[in-house]
Amino acid sequence: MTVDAQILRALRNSGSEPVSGADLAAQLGISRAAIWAHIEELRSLGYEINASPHGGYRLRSTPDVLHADDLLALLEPGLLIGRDIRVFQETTSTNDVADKLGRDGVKEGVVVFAESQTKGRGRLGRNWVSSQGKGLWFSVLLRPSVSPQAATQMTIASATALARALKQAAGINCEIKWPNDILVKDRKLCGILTEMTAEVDKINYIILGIGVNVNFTETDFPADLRKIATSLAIETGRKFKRTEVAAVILRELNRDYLRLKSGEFQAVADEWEENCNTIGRNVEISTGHRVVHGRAESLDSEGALLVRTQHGHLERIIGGDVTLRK
Ligand code: BT5
Repeated sequence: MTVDAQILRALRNSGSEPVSGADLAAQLGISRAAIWAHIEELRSLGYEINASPHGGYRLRSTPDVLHADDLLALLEPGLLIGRDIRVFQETTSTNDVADKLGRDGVKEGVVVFAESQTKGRGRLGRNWVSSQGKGLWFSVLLRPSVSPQAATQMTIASATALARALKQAAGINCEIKWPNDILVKDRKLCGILTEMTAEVDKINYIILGIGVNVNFTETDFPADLRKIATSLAIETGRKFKRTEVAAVILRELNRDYLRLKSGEFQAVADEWEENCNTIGRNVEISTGHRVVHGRAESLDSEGALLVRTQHGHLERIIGGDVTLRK
């Protein structure tokens, strides 16, 4: 862990109690002058840190910037997802950056965030609005040993983790719409874009791209999204520190990924079903080349949606846009 991350962790852990420069220096094995230099650097990023000659350092407030060291400071050591965190001011799409890391052979668990994306994307080449500082736009590189057919499990696990995390971080009850939408009162709060590189029977890597609208006000959204999108701020009437929300999300993603890895997809799927608005509903699903009408019955063991059609057949759907019918 970097020196900045260790300083921030010590300051956060001590709350309103000051931490002495001498203690920090001893803990980190560097000089008090070096600690001071790091404190100055953190201040320049917007961290308000009080210093008194005898009392030590105290963290008064944190800025709403994404700072990899602060995220690491907030996460327990030893997590797989979030073991390596990289923050960019601007990218095309964080999925592109994660894809490059995947091709370069980087180990799973690395997370790439951007303050803004110039080419944020949804499924089928759709646009994803990723305004500067308004949300969490990030991608996680994973190398699960499952078949390419089971990749939808990753989207299911991410949605489950996101719903749980947003309940914890903001007290919001979300609904999951199969396969990749997190909604509040029918408006989209988060989207998930799962992309993978695979051979016939083996996944090389998966990239989970996640967008969470955090501090958008209604007018921050482009006009065409105002009626269909929402944010944590709109739903709760307050602003959030994105780093703190991100830490909760990464912790919960890590938990569900480990559940998948140890063969507990059914437990994840059960929790998913409790939060989902699709199962048991009449749906129309556009899969790109056809439209299926029927009743969504359940998920299968690979995360696909089983739909009972009007003609009584059970159809297995692995991707598409769902419209809920009355
Ligand atoms: C998604 O696609 O919902 C997947 C979104 C994934 C975004 C993340 S951000 C980090 C990573 N890097 C990327 O480039 N992408 C991922 P889809 O189901 O196809 O929904 C796209 C549709 O959602 C658009 O056509 C708009 O109608 C709507 N939309 C666009 N931006 C939105 C936003 N910020 N909030 C809510 N809805 C949005």
